[in-house]
Amino acid sequence: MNPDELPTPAGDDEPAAAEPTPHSGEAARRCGLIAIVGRPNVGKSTLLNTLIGQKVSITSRKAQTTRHRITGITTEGDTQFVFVDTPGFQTRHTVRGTAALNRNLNKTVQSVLGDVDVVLFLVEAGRFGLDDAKVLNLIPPGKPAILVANKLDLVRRRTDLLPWLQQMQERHAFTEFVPLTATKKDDARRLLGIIRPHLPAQDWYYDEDALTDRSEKFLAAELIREKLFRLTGDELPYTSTVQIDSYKEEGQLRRIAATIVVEREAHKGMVIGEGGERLKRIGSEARQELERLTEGKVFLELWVKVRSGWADDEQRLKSYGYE
Ligand SMILES: Nc1nc2c(ncn2[C@@H]2O[C@H](COP(=O)(O)OP(=O)(O)OP(=O)(O)O)[C@@H](O)[C@H]2O)c(=O)[nH]1
Ligand SMILES: [Mg+2]
Repeated sequence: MNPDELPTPAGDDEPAAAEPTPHSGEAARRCGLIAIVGRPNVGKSTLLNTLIGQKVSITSRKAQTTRHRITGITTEGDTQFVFVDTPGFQTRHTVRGTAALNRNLNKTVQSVLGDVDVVLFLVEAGRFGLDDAKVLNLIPPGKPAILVANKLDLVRRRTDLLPWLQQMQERHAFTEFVPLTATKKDDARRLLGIIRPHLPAQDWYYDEDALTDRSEKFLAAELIREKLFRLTGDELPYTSTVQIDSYKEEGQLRRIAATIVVEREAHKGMVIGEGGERLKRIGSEARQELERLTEGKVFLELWVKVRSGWADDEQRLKSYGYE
């Protein structure tokens, strides 16, 4: 089997394990909004994907992969969980020419926190730095907050976490503490059980089988950006974006034309690669994943353009879909 075709950790298509609602009286239903917040790269999007059992939010080793608020929905028994993934809160403004983008990402985090019923505050198990503290300070007083200590698989001895946990409890009155590994389904399932009692009794916001409020076109742009981030590694600054130029559905076939927008001429070379190899690979990996997502055939045409200054230009940000 081609390694490219291996399912992503959260993406395997197991039949849904949700039991049928035994009593479908709507009064018994629960539904609520849950924010996933934390510093860049702690695993927020990875956790969201495992929680809902499908990739709706892209992930990569690069900090600041997520740039939008992304809703992921899962309905289990009588409860509908509506998760909101957020961009990692940016505290360093040292990268020149990205002030507007950073302001925009941070505004997204802050506005989400006001609206939700519960907050999942993610940190890496055993660590707490200034970046984490800045996010913690944004959580409104009195809002139920669950401390999720992620990347437990990287911790050698769990007992080492005890003094750290004590310190964390002194920092904030967390309602619960959940150490886990974001890629593990069982861990995600356990977390759902812990969140459930915190959600209000009310009717569901979405259909039972809803997974996200984002369109297929949006997911397509995101998946291309994910492959771009993953395949270029650290040499390409995170200020590159993807724009969908056209998106046509013809039965089971999608014809997509997209442009990767970079800041400088030199970045263009990094994206295209020697003899166009890298761009080809970005396109082919994105296409394969889109085909899985849409369960159909995809023709993907990819272009690269230089547009300097976009990440510091409020007007441009809007035109690229940043709210
Ligand atoms: N070992 C390990 N790696 C993890 C775990 N969760 C996430 N990762 C990795 O951490 C990196 C960042 O994950 P993301 O889910 O993109 O992190 P994020 O918090 O959404 O990042 P931003 O969107 O940039 O703020 C990726 O390389 C993930 O594979 C975990 O539980 N264990
Ligand atoms: Mg993310």
